[in-house]
Amino acid sequence: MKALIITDIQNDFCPRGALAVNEGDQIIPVVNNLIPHFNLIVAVQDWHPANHGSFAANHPNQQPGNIIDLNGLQQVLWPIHCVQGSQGAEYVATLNKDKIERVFQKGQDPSIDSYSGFFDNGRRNSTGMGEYLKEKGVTETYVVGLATDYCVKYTALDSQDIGFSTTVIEDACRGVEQNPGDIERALEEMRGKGINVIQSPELLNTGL
Ligand code: VGL
Ligand code: ZN
Repeated sequence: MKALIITDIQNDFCPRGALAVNEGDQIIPVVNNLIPHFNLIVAVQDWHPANHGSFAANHPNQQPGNIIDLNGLQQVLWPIHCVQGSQGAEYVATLNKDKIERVFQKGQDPSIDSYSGFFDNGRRNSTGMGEYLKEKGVTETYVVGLATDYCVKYTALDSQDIGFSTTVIEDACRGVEQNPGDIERALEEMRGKGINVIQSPELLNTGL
């Protein structure tokens, strides 16, 4: 049983958003096109309180892009983004949401960031997505969305780690690329863990 995991296709990660991912909006038709090929679709939503520790603005003398120690974990500081209830946190209007069975929110705890849709960055708490997918009989996951080098990467690594045969659909993802090469390094790291990286036309041609 296959599931599609759609990560963080939210206004703030798209052009003109607070943490805009280059070409982030270009994946939307690609994702919409994949949706009819899956029986189970879940989505992940970055969902921060305004006082979140990953926001540079919540630390004196810090700028987005700086790296700090946040309660014992290395933390990249970000612009204020995906604040609970804000327009920026909403899913992009053109994403087809009709078949999304469940949304798993992450990043609510101000003391720790959460890139993966399964666990926070310290693996202290689960969102319940892994348990849900296992309950539904899922054995294979396909990960799409934003951002390749953060949410997609950590979601795919956790998915593979907890026993799902995991595929990332590369053209249905875009990355932050804070440093040149981040996206390619993320893909390499995922491949190194046994995750498949494929393109959607290839997947649709071979049949799902
Ligand atoms: C993400 C940066 C900040 C992500 C979330 O989920 O990709 N990236 N917050
Ligand atoms: Zn975030």
